Amino acid sequence: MNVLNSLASGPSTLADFLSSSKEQYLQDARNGSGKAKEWTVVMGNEAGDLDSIASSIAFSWLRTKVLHQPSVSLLRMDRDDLNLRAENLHALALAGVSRPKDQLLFVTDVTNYHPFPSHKFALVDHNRLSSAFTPEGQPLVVAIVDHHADENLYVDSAEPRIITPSGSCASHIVTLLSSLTVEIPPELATLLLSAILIDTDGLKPGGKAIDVDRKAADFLLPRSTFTSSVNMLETTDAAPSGPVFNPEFIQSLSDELSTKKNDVSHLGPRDLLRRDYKEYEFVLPWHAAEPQIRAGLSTVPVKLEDWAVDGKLETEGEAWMKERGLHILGVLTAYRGATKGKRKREMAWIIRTDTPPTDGFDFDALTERLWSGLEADSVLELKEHKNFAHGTQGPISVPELRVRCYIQNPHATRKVTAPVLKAIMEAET
Ligand SMILES: [Mn+2]
Repeated sequence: MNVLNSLASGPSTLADFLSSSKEQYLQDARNGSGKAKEWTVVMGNEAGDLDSIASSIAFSWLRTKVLHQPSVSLLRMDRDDLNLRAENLHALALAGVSRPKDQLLFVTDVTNYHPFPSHKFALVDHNRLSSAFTPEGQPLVVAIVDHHADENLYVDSAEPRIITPSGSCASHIVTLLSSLTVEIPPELATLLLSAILIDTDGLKPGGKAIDVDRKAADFLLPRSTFTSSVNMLETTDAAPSGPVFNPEFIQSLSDELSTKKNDVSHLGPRDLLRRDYKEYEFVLPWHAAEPQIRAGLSTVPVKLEDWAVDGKLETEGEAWMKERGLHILGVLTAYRGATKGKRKREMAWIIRTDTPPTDGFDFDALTERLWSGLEADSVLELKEHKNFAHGTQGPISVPELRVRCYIQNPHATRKVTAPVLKAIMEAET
């Protein structure tokens, strides 16, 4: 059967599209006839938030149905890790994807294949292909849609290559979809809208949403599975409403999703550290022989006091660092303060000195650079953490670890912190 025809003219619900593209992709990867090379693998970033999932699903749909290029969305997480984010399961269910573990393609479904069966990649919600994807021959990045700092890669091969700020990467995908005369499945509109609302705090004025996000939400709502309920709200409303954009409905959907997102009470420290996690490699030009180190940044929606005290930051942090082979771990907490529910953020940094990247590695120099670089940054606005300045066990807790915690600018997310860390590590002098 011809992959292209069957996908292009196939069943129309989002769930059917996802399961059939997954099944056909795996079939082509299994039979090893090189057919998997015809596919474009569409990936979000490894943190696996709803933005990455919705963007990769939507972009794979667009390429397949509109551009007639067979494409499959690949989730860069273990199948069971989907449980770490209740808001993802909820949004997928709203979008009719009720058995996501069966219907979606996970990175663990394809790790058995060496080399990686495909070489064409489309990157959404990030713009550097992970070194984990090593196909036979050169990988080809054929498209990028992202809202992180541009690493200036694949300028000759990626088309489109859209890397520009927005609250949500999904909004850029919606801009592409809205420029085409194509009807999108209502479930896809629902999924994309959910991602935008999560990323922008329900499009809150003065928040992360910019114009492209608001326009995208306006486009999606009337095309989503919510149209009937929204219309109902409008007809029962005494005031005649102009645009389809319905603030009350947007607010309630957004509250529903963020309640799910923030309920992490069932997760222990290890799961908190890995549920929203990104990893980086840096070559250090300022150190003799230019060694390479590995760093991780975990975003945790709970303040340190509620999960990391009594040395748990140090023991659980160290365990995760050993599992991932990290020299540096940054734990970025985001939560609401007790008074007035104001947004707050903390940072806990751990340097682990027991496995140097090279013989005679200078951890003192690394430590000094990290502390002074972070503390000098004008956007992060770090202040000493009164309770845990040197970690949750004081200055001499675990000898192989160096720990510092700060209070930071409540608006600076990992999108800000990651480039700051990169600049500190990759400074020439
Ligand atoms: Mn994103």
